[in-house]
Amino acid sequence: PSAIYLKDYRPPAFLIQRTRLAFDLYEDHALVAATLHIRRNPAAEPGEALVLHGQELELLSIALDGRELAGQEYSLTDDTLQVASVPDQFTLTTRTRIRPQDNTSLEGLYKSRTMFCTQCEAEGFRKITYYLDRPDVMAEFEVSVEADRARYPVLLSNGNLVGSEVLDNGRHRADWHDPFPKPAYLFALVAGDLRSVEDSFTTCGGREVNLRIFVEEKDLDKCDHAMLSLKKSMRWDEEVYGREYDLDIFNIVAVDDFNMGAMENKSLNIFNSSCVLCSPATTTDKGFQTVEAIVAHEYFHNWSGNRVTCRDWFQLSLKEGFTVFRDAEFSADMGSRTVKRVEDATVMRTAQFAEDAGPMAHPIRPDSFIEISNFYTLTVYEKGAEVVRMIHTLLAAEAFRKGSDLYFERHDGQAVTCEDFVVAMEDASGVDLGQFRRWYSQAGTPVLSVNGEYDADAERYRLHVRQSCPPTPGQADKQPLLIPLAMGLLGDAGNLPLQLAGQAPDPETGDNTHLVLRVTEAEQTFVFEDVREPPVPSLLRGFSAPVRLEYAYSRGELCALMSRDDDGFVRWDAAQQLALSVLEEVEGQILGGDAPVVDPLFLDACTVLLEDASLDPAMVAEMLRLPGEGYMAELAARRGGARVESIHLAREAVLKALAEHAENAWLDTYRRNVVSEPYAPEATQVAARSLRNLSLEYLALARPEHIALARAQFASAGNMTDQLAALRVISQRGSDAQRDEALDSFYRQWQSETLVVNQWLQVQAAVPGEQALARVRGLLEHAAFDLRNPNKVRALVGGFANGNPLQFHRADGGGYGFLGEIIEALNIRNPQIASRLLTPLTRWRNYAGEQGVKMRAELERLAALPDLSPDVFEVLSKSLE
Ligand code: BAL
Ligand code: ZN
Repeated sequence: PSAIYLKDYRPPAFLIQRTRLAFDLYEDHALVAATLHIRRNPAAEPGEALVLHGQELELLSIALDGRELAGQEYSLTDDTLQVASVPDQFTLTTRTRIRPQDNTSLEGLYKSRTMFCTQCEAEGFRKITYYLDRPDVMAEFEVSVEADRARYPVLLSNGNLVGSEVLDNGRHRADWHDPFPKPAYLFALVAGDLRSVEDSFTTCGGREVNLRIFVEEKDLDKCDHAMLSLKKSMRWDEEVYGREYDLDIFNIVAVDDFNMGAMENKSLNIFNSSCVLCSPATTTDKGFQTVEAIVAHEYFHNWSGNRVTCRDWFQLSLKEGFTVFRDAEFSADMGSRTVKRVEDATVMRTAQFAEDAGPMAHPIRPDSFIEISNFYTLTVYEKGAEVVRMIHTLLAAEAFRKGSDLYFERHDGQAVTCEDFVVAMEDASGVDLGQFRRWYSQAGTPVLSVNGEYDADAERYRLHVRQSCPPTPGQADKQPLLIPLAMGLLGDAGNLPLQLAGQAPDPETGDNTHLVLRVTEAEQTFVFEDVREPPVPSLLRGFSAPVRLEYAYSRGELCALMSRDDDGFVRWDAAQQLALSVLEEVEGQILGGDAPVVDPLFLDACTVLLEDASLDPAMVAEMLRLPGEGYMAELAARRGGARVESIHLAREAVLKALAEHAENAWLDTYRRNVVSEPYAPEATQVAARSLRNLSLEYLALARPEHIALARAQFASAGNMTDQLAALRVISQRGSDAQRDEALDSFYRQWQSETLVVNQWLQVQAAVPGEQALARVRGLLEHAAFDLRNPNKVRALVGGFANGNPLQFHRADGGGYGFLGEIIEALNIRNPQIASRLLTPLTRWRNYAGEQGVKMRAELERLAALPDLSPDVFEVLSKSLE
């Protein structure tokens, strides 16, 4: 496999105006008749041959303007169909046979349990028929689907249902027409025995939209939350972005076997069932929030993605970064803004920064790739969203909205680039984003090293800021970025007024204790006047930029920020930094052979937080959740190499110390935060359950007797949040007998609920102890596991590799070998999932000693296998460079 480059982009030689598809679905194959109205693209080089994409297709016939082509008039490769000589405008008709039943890659048209469904983004459409499968070729689609009427009573595609017919051979047909031209990646088809819940939404312009969620009959009671989320999203997009829905129907279908979370096909969103089905008994609070966010995300794509789409896949962040930003703001408006920000910053710092520091590092707009599926990454999505957020910060809300209005108006119906988005923002606001553009082309996590200098006599405070960015593959030297640094200064009695030297106070903002500094140079100093006391700087408020912040805070300063700063994010971050400094100290003691001693300042500060009933319990829970072992390993790697065992021991020691030190406060918190109202996934209840269940985790560590609380909660819980939290505590901290009993009982209770059983698999994958790997191997044979189902693979195999660090990194290398075996088994069957599973092994350079060596050896073993899929090949080769 070879790489393709952004710099090689050329407009398509041909355009497709109309696409007519007729599907005949059978139990062992499907027939696809395609009629494509094609014309030469006047914007392209003249004289090019017609080359259509196609993979795993059996061509039955091909005709040009109604004339059957002879064998020498076209040629086929594994990936293409070339027609040597074509006029400037013509109709091409092909008939192909495909085998959805044998399609295990879950790209193109495939069978999930009893239904047919599709996933075409990014390049799955070429597994359905010969086509110009690239996002800058947009056509109006007419689709007819024919299938057995009893097995597949529901036949769906994009747009409006324009006809249907019962045929005399037990089959039936439905005809669909989508009036909006779209790229092939937004095509969808579903055929199945499905039921639906139905609702309606009246748009701001008075359009009555029929909303339906299609599921298997057993799941009909799990659609309400998704439907409510959809209606909230539709209203929010009207109110916040002025975006109205544009068709009379909007359908969602739940599918069990799905590589992604969901897909925004025009008017026919297809969802991984784990991202749409919800009920209090089977879904956690987190699950409810995820469903709301993903329903919103896919809906928002109707404008940011479908009406305005990407020119090429290098521009993926154009639609994904913007849409993630939109869904994050929606979630913030629906729940707690600060908690949402903390959650997103945690994902960035723990997982996206790791991607930036690893062998697959790439800018949010990559320059090249071998397999685009490998670039549906945290960088393109989450960092992409942070880049859009920085534009929002730099322009402020009003100008940003003008920019988005201009972008949608200017580019409606077009396939465009990230540059077009930035230009619209500049044109609407007058703000120069010249230097800012480097965020699109430069990979890696920038570091802001800050120190402060207070001159008491002059009442002046200087903030020295240095920015740098470590090299990433293919990018040794980095240019300074424009970084919005939101900040304040904390004094003894609260946040101080800010007066930047040489700058008049801003009369627009009533708040003079908060500023967004524009950091543009490699080194820069900001001078504040009239600072009456030595301040503690409160930096990167609201996580105003996706950067690593370095400031040598004392523990006392961190305690001050943690307890008194105005900014919720900074308070949380100070708690995390304090915890990290304590964790690192304790790890040092352990490595030096000393007994761990946890700084009482930390323990007292945490206890004060816990005892302060005036605080938002959700934030207290976030602040008292210690940084994870994976994040600690990433940070240790930057200091020369992570040691999995000492990291684990240090974290356990600090957790235990905090558990014991504040035992009464934990017990009190556990008792105080009981929710007595009927379950609802709303902020107050979610916050109470979050803190209560964190208390349970600490209590189980403080004293084994407290496992009784977890067992009682497990037995009596009326919702999945509480039951699963109790199960986790028992399986992590209980005796073997207690754990086995709880896991057995949980399985008996929920064996008919696939999504709950997946949680059960994941909990077991994380059970500590030498037996972990054997247990996970045993579960591969369990009736509840199926290697063909991505959710199950993620739960069990991903759950082990990412959620059980000590056993994944076991000294004999067995964890790596196990992961390698699964990757090998999935390499051809489902390359996307195989490639994703490689991620933990790609971090081999982070691990000191034998572990790193053994991880690399496993990668080398895999790299030597014959028939690597492009997806797996790309990750392996980049990891071993
Ligand atoms: N476009 C792929 C799934 C998503 O990001 O919505
Ligand atoms: Zn998306």
